[in-house]
Amino acid sequence: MHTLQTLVSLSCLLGLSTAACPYAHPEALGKRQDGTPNGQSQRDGLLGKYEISDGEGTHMTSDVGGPIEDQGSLKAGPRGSTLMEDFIYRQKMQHFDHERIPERVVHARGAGAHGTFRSYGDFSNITAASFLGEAGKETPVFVRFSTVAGSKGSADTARDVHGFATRFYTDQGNLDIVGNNIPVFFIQDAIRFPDLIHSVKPSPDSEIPQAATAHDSAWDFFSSQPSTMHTLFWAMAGSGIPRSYRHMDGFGVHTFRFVTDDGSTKLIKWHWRTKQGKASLVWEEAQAIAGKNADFHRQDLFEAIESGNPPSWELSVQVVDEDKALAFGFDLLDPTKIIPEELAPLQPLGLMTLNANPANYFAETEQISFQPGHVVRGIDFTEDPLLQGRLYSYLDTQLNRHNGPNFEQIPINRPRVEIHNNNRDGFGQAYIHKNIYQYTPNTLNNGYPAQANQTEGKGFFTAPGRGANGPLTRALSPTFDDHWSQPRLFYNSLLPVEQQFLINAIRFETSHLKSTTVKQNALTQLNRISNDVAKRVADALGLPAPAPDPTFYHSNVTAGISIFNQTLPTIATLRVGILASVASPDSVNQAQDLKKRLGREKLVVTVVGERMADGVEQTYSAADATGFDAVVVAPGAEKLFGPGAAPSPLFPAGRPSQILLDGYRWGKPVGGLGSGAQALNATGVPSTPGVYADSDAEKFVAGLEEGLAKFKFTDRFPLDPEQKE
Ligand code: HDE
Repeated sequence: MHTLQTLVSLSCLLGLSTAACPYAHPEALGKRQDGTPNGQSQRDGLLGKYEISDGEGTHMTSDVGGPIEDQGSLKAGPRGSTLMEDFIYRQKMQHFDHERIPERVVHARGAGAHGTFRSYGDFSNITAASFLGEAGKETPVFVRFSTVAGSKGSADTARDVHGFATRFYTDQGNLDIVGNNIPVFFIQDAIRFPDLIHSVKPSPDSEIPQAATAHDSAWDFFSSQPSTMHTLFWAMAGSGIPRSYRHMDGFGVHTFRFVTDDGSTKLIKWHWRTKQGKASLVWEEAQAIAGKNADFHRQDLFEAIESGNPPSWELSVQVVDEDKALAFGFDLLDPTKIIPEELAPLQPLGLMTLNANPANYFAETEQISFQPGHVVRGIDFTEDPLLQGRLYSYLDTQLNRHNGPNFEQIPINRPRVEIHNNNRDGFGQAYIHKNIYQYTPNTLNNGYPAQANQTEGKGFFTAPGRGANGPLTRALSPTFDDHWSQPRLFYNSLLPVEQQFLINAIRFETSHLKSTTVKQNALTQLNRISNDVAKRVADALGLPAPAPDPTFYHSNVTAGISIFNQTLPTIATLRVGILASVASPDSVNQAQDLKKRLGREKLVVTVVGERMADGVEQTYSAADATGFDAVVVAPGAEKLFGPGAAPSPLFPAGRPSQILLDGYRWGKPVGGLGSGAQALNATGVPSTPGVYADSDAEKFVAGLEEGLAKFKFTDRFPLDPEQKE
């Protein structure tokens, strides 16, 4: 019986059995508190047959199925040496020794989730891609979000570009949009990527600093390679420190092609628009979070999905005629340029919802192997030299990570359609191919698998209009030469406070530089974008202000850049801390009553007290403002605040005041209900927008909810005198 079970299990693991597999115990999955049965069941449909249950009621077995005990090694007597014959020890230790695979050389730190994409309509007029061929058509997806520079264990809130990679398991094969949360990139030619990354990663001697660009080599590269300026500006502004993965947009960055069934093409750019609204942290807050909770972003994503609040994004494209590639004053093949929305509006295509967490981080999130070269019929590349180079790198990197060519057979990478080709063997081959005529052309297998093409078998086809010729050269096109107009367009399109944040971020980074040459070079590049920016950074560095270098100065603006000008469309899942006191008889009850009221908008509310007690969910010793999007003081807790508050051995000195003050300093809505409002005065929180005091609980809640939708009260941040309002 046991052997039979093992055989069935193995064939399930290898994906060979079409019979129901014993591993996919729905009751085991039912134990997960995810509250999202639909998403979970779709994920199970895709991956369930590869799952191993939690093992309830079974005995431990070796990797080859025999029942074993593995808590003691086999020794010659209790004090004797361990025996060579102990296959149980050897197998266990060998597997452990090989548990790690190389982390991604970039984007090592990340988190992912499963979901569904639903097409708004039939878009066969612009693309033959089947997943966009019908209104309501659903396609399973997996998305992995990431930072770029840090290693696998680095903090989520490091300032960085963020990866936004989406896999569609379409009915015509896998499509990956391997994008970022910033619509442009640092360089224009893939061959410079190793240099960019070497300059950003920790120094080879000290391996310092981790996940940071505030060092000489990064800014040496940025300032010597001005194509970096546009992406650098985005990263130094709000997109570098998003509130969560859920509060950021995504972009395909390169121009791709849509191809219709009849072979006609358009140039397109992919956009993911967050339905949660864009939101950003402020820098000091992001740094504090990095120390308090390195898992801030992955925890946010996981918990939102587990709590039944699946985040969603709208997929859109900007569509441009082929003959307009140079019509806008820059080159659509240049990945350092956006197409301003005024020149090509976003056309919505569908909605993606992430509704199921991985059951196993390694099997799913770590092993997913994205490639920009994973395209389906109806989508084609362009000649963008950055994209062209990526088409090699991602395939190559998967060989390094998975030790052989069969990584597409791993469950998370498997397409949801059958595979038929003549690729065979290799390390870890999981398929058992039954076609013994593993070559084409053949007659002995009646010519199968047959060749698919544009008309036969709905095959992938390269856009028929594409051609290539020209003298061989390593030079980039002169149409790629302007590196300064678009960073200036970006800067012009920010709110004054965002301009100030951007300048503060550049000041922070450049103040870490030791080399005066690098500082000077950075100022030279900033000055080509804006004399005002260069002067204000120079001032903080104690260097002379450069004279204007106005060739690329202009006053154009574009839409879709600012983050802080928005009101969030939903406040569900945002976090509120209610600071209460167990020493005051009614404080915790009132805090719980407030929590109930706030729960109507699906806010995640935590009641904080001096020690754990009925109604207290977190202690002051564990709580701090990094955990909350808003901080409020419950009636009766006011005695814990201000310099006059009695110290307590239960939490660090001044902690309640610090939570309230940090909340205020980081731009969050804060307040006090009833007598709790006295805490505001006691800690010196002035009565400014976003500070709420009321004894009517309903009015208080209404104000706070409005404040959460505004998210950050930026008038609390001082501006340079020369910052124009
Ligand atoms: Fe990547 N990039 N990249 N990149 N990239 C990788 O592939 C590379 C670029 C992006 O969550 C690696 O599987 C080159 C642009 C994301 O698994 C590697 C160049 C954009 C992810 C690689 C670029 C990206 C990666 C490392 C210059 C936005 C994480 C591990 C030509 C459009 C995907 C891996 C995930 C990962 C190479 C530039 C996005 C080494 C050579 C531009 C989101 O193959």
